[in-house]
Amino acid sequence: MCVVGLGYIGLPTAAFIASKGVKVTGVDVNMSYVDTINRGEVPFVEPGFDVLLRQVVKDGLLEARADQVEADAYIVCVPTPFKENHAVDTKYINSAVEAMAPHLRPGALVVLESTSPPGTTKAMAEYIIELRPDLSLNEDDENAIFVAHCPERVLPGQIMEEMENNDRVIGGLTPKGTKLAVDLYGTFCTAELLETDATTAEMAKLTENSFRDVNIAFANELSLISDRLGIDVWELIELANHHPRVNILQPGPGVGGHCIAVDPWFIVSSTPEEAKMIKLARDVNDGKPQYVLGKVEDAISKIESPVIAALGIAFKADIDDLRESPSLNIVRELAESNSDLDIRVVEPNIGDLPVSLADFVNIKLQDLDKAISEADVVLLLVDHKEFKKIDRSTLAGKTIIDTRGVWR
Ligand code: SAJ
Repeated sequence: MCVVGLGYIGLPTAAFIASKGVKVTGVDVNMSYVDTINRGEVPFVEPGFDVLLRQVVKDGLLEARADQVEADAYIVCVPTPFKENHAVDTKYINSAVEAMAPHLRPGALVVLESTSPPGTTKAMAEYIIELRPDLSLNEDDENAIFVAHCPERVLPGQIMEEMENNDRVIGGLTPKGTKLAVDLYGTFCTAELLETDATTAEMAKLTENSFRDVNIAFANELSLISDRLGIDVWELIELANHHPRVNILQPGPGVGGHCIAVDPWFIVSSTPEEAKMIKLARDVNDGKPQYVLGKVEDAISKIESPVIAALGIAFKADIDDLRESPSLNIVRELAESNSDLDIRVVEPNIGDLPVSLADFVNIKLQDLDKAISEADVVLLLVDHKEFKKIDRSTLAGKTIIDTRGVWR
């Protein structure tokens, strides 16, 4: 079988299937990923995953390559970014289909895992048929292929646990498509495989992430209210969460990653009239980095030649993923609007500054102790484990802006 797209989701999916003895080809357009994987190395940070990957590559069960192959089943795990108007951009799905189409044979299964707006799986199937009119989507035809959606649901940072143990929603375009996909996921997933149709499967994923986004927006709004009232939002939430039916999430500097900050827009762009609260939650969460910037501007305006330590630029704790990271955007905007501000970035999970920060002469990547000791203002943006452990006495006399409630 073949997994198309070897990123944070595709590569672990390929490795888990391979670990069950199935020969898997992983395809990715990024040659440096392909080479790294074929050396048995993980091209990103994911706790515990390196052991599994090394083993399946060593056993010859997983091979990465740049060009497409013929297979019985394909799982497509490519990015689905949005365009300016927040509608989905299916260019990566389309190019995956274009590469795959010449290799498809009757009976093949194609599963789309990429998070997608309702109707995308059907549109992908129709594009396959446009390129391969000799195949059919009618499952009774001899030349039928089978297409399904099975949204990925693992939490980056906990993939080893969740890949095997999370229930999966699986929706085929036809009943046989659902069944074939259930058989495929059953090889490595020990949890429930929940059968539905493709559109409901697409919406299930978007709904899960919108649920989380709306709830984080509630926490972020509480943080603004608490600041205004002069109370500690983390204490407030902790107290409220003692109620047996209340479970409020945590405020932060904004919502990042390629999922929660993106997926709700697919619902909004598909049904703008109805999706009012989902849109408002997006706006609340997207507004939080500006609020944090306001606090920082206020702090540095009171100090002559200020030095600031910005702790964390990943989008959340203990990973190296910088996609849609509010922390990264906060640091970039600070550097842009304060050319004389001396910014020390601490990010234990990366070796070099990303391209978007590398050109600023006023930003440097530093180790934690040095950055804190030289800083006037310490801005905690990500609750990485290294930051939780620091000796609080090193913060004495400095202005602290803790966006995650780590040092309260
Ligand atoms: N965040 C908060 N407060 C919280 C929880 C999260 O500010 O209480 C922020 C994080 O710092 C981060 C963002 O939200 O910036 C998203 O982080 P996350 O841990 O909530 O989620 P992701 O994006 O890593 O993964 C989510 C998961 N979805 C749900 O929990 C419903 C994961 O299961 C999905 O597979 C993933 O999206 C995805 O790929 O869609």
